[in-house]
Amino acid sequence: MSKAQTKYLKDYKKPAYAIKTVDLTFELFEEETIVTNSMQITKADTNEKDLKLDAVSLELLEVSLNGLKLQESRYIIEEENLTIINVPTEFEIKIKNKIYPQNNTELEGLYKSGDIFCTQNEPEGFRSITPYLDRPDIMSVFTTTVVADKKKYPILLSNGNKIKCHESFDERHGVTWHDPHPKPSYLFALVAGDLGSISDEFVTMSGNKIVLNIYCDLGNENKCHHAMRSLKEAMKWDEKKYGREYDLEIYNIVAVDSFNMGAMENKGLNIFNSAYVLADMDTATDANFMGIESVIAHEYFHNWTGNRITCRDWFQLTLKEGLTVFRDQCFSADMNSAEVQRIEDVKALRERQFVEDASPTRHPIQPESYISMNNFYTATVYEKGAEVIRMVHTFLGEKKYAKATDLYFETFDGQAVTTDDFLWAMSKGGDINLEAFKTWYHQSGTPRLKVEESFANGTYKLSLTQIIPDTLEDRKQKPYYYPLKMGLLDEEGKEVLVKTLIVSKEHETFVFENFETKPVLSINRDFSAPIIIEQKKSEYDFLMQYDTNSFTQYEATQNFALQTINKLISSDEIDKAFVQAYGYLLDLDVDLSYKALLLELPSVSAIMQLQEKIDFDVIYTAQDKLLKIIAQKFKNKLLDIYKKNHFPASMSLDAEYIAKRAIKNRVLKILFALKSDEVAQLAQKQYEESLTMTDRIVALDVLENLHVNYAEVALQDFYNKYKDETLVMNKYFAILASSSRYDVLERVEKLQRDKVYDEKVPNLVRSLVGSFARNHKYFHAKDGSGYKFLADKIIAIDKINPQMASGLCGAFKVCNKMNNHNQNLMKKELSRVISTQGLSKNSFEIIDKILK
Ligand code: 0A1
Ligand code: ZN
Repeated sequence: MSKAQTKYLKDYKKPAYAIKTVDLTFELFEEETIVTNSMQITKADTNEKDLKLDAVSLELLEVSLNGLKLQESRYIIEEENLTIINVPTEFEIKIKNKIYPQNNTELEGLYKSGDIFCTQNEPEGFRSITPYLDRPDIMSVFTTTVVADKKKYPILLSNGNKIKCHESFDERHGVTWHDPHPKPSYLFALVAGDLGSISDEFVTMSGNKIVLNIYCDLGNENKCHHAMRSLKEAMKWDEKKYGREYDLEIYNIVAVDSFNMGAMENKGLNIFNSAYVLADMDTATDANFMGIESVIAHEYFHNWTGNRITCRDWFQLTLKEGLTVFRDQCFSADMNSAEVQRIEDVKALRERQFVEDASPTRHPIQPESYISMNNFYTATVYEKGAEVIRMVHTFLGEKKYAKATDLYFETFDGQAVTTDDFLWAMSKGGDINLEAFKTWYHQSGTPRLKVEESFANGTYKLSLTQIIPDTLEDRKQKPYYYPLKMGLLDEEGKEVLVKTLIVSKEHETFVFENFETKPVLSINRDFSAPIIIEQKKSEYDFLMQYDTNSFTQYEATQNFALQTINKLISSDEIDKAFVQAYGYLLDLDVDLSYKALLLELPSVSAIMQLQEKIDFDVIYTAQDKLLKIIAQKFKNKLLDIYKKNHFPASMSLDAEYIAKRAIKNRVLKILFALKSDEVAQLAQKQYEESLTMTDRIVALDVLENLHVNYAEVALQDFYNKYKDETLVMNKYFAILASSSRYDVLERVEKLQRDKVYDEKVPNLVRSLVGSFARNHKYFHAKDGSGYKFLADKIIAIDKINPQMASGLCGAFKVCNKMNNHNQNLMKKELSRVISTQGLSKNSFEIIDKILK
């Protein structure tokens, strides 16, 4: 990568032109597509002479200005631009160009997923379709005509409402769509294909009837009903919670197999990775069903937070993503168990975002610079961004937050705005000063809070010290301003105080009086701030038993388990108090899906985050040991829980049955540590008798890691049954690539040649190669074989799909925290990748940061 150009937020300039309307015609053919693009443009800055449009690898057929064909001397074509020289103040530009969607393996712009033409334009895909001012603050009204073969592509879709069908005498036909809402080009979409669909309708709060369609590959229609249900729930929820109503006559969703991310919120025409649409009890797990509900809602919520009000520039990405993730998290909490949802969200944040925030790729939720914007669709911008909005919500409370969001929608509807505009609305509507809060947008790294307690003469003192990590360039950063929810419990576990403290200084002490005995602290309840608490604490077992806040009860268990594992690592000694406290949990009479989370022991990633220098062998040994002690000590109790919840088997998606499956499968995974024949038989029976994919997949995973012979039979059976269901085969590949069996790498290499596997389909790459990269045991093998394999894959995939490749580079993020041996091996491979000729800017940016 020779000329990696960095873009900076500080260089933002208002656009010099406005595009009022765009008229697009797409003539789709098997080899190529002809795009005709007419734009009505006005100069905003009259000093400007030339019009420089974004255009990638442009194959220009014709360009005219106000109806007159332009001579070659009137325009310049460069690698990434088309410049029209000397334009008037108001004019029409018409451009005709040729593109090749069939050869587009990057899956950006217009491309083919199987036999379906589809688009992905966020953030900068539109410029590879046609020349344009491809930036989110250029908002215009789009009219789109799609013309294609009638038989092969009976369904032709674009944004907005359908205004005209064109029938012709030959085999081709066309449809014109008009979107009355001005929008940036990244929200443009087009789909053409022979698709199956299901339809429904939704009547909005003001009585508008909306047609809802979900399109998919023919034959998959029956797997779209959960997505449709979720869409209607999301529409209802946004009306009730935010007063937001849908604003077109039709809402279309299309599921495609080849998609780089989860889904895309294109105005009126969402395009989805089929993994987030298709589900039935035979092929999808309970987690898949939940994932669909949340992503369908996420994309729907973008209609207001993202589409009606969009981002001024890509540095503002968290404006729409942080807010929309917060909205989808609240929606899921309302639809399911709120306590489970909160824990799952925090777990995900810590597994991905905390690791990113401690790595050389860390960045503020509002980054200051980027080389490839594609690299900034990160857990930081999304999930930490959502935590930042959640803190605003906590400061304001439900009522003021509603007033403030109303003000946000009223003030900025139809505009491209900044995070400062959002915070203005929050402080004005919420009647609160948020100046000190802004640091959350501009600083990186996870803040820590050192907590010290003292108690004397009935007075309890809480001393808090903020420990703020420096920037990557070793610059000091400021203390943060955040809400810290806390509770104090008396010795019987009764809540004697509940309070939300406001933390704002580097060091401060809070004093509470009139206690007879020292109260027990429960801190950062509900995970009210995205921080790491540092505390020397001996009361975890008490909190495990008595904490009245479900999040901190879970937290106490995790912390106590982590402390126990750390002791096991350094002294090989087991803390009996933890084992005993774990016993209480088994007897707790609480919601079973919550209990399933309580019983989960810390992940490898959680343990790793506490290590100064990471050594995965040591982590696995300690983790196995603790699990085994627990499984041995509580074997009978665990078996009882298993049996009690295994029967009666049911295919129901009701919360009660989801919870029964969750607890039963958690217990099976713990019993697995016994490595006994009895457990293998239990798993085998579960596999054979399973009515749901949830049960089948857990059983298969346990067998794969426990019993080679049983596993072979079950895996073969699974393969035969599901080899034509790509979404299920993703699970198969993931189980094999995450296995703890010694021959994993060899098997992964072989699986790449399986006829189901296709390196051009991101879901399959993520399942096989991505899962292997997260298989710490073998990815970090001491002989360097895992690193070499992944480096080779990055080099190969980078040529096909740079976004996929740079995603895989992320596995090397822990490099600087690894022990010296592994670190050297990693660096050697990364140096090899970065010196590859023609490496994409996506992969370059990530590796360059890691190697710096
Ligand atoms: N805006 C989408 C996510 C998305 C982003 C980039 C993509 O391709 C580069 C695709 C989708 C969302 O938040 O759902
Ligand atoms: Zn989003």
